[in-house]
Amino acid sequence: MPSRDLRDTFSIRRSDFPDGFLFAVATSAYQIEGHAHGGAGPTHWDSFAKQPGKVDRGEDGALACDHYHRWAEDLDLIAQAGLDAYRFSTSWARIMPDGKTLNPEGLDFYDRLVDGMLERGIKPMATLYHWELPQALADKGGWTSREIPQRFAEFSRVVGARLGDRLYSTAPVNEPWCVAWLSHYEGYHAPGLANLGAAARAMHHVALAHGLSIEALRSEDVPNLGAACNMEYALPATDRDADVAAAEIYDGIYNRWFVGAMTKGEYPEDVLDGLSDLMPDRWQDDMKVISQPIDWMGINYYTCKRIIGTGKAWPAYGTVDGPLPKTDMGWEVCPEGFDWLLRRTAREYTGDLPLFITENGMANGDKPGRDDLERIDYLDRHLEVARDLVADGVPLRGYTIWSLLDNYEWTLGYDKRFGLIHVDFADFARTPKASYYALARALAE
Ligand code: IFM
Repeated sequence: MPSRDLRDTFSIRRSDFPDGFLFAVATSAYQIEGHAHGGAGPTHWDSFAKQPGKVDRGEDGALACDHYHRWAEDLDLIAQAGLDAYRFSTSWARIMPDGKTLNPEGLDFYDRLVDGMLERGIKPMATLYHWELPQALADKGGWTSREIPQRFAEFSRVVGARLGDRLYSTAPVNEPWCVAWLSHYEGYHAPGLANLGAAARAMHHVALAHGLSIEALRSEDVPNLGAACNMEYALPATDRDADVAAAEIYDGIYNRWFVGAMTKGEYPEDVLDGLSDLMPDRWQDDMKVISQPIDWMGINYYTCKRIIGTGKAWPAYGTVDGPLPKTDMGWEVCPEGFDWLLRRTAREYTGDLPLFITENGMANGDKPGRDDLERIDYLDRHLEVARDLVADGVPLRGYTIWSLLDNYEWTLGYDKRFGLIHVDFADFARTPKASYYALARALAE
């Protein structure tokens, strides 16, 4: 597994970055809070987890890391690591259990959380939607329905009105590609559809939700609005024409669709070739609201993929194993892709707009008593790239680690450990790992 000697320290330190560069850590609501508490409503992940074979061991987010009760301890750990900011998410189903009726207890929870961050000198970076769609809205067709972006704008307005005066930054939707494509075409996430028509509608409605939410947040004077798009470096598995073409399509769907819509008001032509007949009526009329100005662009990056052409119906791509060392997710460790995607995004889409890495990290087979040196190495190698990008003038302003805590990894349940902090899911005890201490030292130096 190791690609170079593993060590218990970072080579990178805070002083390698300009003053003001933000070091942050991320989590999301459903993955850590414990949705059984505080009057949260049922979500489409709860029902997905109940379907046989969809989620490992049928696990769901009912208890998760019990952050709902342990948030103060978790914020203390963030502050003690010397991190500048915490990227958290608000659960739509906690704040509006049926997608539209306010649960005051839910909004109060985030109010306390944001105040708790400010008391500890931590900048609150909010994401409004990290995948726990209220079941009542899933029953109306979820992201395949145009009603959902409109409801999401209303939810955004309510959250913005209550928390917006204290948030450092806000992004509407985490990883639009996952919400739309992974969940409606690849069938891997809730609602688990494998239907190109549903995927086309979701690809547009999620983009529209971003735009309508930005509009609603601006109307509430919420400052510093952005997005968190995930990207994967798409490499043709061979130089065969079919593989090269398939890698282009994969790149278009994954990396160019949402960022192109948000920054230029355009979907990529090569992807539209496959989707245009399936798109919602008059989708073109929405491109203006989708592309209204934002203040920063966030990129979540984990890995590269080796793409082959399958010769089957559009999009006709498949993936094959690659040669690089892999994380516990089976994902290749590929900092080169991080470098390439950030430079391409800045060059072709975002220009001078500030960029943030809104997620980067690895799952590792961590056990108490065994140092997670692989994680230190992974983060260090990506931070080296970040340092070089900044030195080369790419307007990268911050870097966020996924994740603070071991947590619920969706279809893979609680088995995949991404945290700087180990969580014992029997008693919720938190134990910082070697990577947590190494990071604290690097940030203090
Ligand atoms: O756990 C997820 C997170 O919810 C979104 N980004 C990727 C992470 C690791 O798979």
